[in-house]
Amino acid sequence: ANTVEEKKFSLKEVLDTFSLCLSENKEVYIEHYVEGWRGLVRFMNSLGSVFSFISKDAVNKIEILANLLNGENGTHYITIQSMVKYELDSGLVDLTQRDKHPESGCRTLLRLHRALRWLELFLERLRTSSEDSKTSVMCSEAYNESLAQHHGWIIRKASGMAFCYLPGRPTFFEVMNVGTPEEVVAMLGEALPIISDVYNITENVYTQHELLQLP
Ligand code: 1PX
Repeated sequence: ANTVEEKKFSLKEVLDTFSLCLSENKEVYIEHYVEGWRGLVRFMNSLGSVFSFISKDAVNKIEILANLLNGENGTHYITIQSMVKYELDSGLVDLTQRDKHPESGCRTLLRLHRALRWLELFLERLRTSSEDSKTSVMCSEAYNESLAQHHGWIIRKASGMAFCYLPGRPTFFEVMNVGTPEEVVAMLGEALPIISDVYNITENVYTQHELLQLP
């Protein structure tokens, strides 16, 4: 049974992973990007099983990218920039409809990239929230401003229902395992600029290559 206590992890460690994503010349390492997402999913799983339909999809996408990185063409998947160049040059991306390459690195990473925007918006709300703020409200506002625009009706409904099961702000802060609420707020203040850097750099790469609407 579940008597052995799992090693407690801190959300700080998870968010720190994203600082490893950026190379000196502002390329984004897929290895650390994927690792960051693994940590986030682990955190989400600790919040309860109502979120498992979300983590299943996230894990699926994380594994697609990890397999590409560890596969025979792995050297092309070191950074997001090199992945985009390689897949486009080799005709490995479906540009208009999901067809020959339904699991390209480019379209798969784009889904996580959109979710990273949700994370940025949600964490910024958490950072500036007051004691009586509702996590479910912060979460759905962040979702509506980001991911929801790419989701169909059923997923939006299911997500909205799942958000209602989020623990309240005090519990949420505790599960993060970072320290006092003040320390959580400070940690978020340090982590957010990094997350937004990673997001913006990726967004620019996708914009330059007109990949933001990949099916
Ligand atoms: C302190 C905060 C830390 C919280 C960490 C939470 C990590 C959240 C991870 C969410 C990852 C979601 C990936 C979704 C990717 C996606 O958009 N997939 C859809 C499209 O994929 P397709 O291959 O069909 O083009 C797919 O249809 C999605 C299905 C599952 C539902 C996704 C709902 C996303 C809600 C995001 C908010 C998460 C709230 C967690 C609360 C902590």
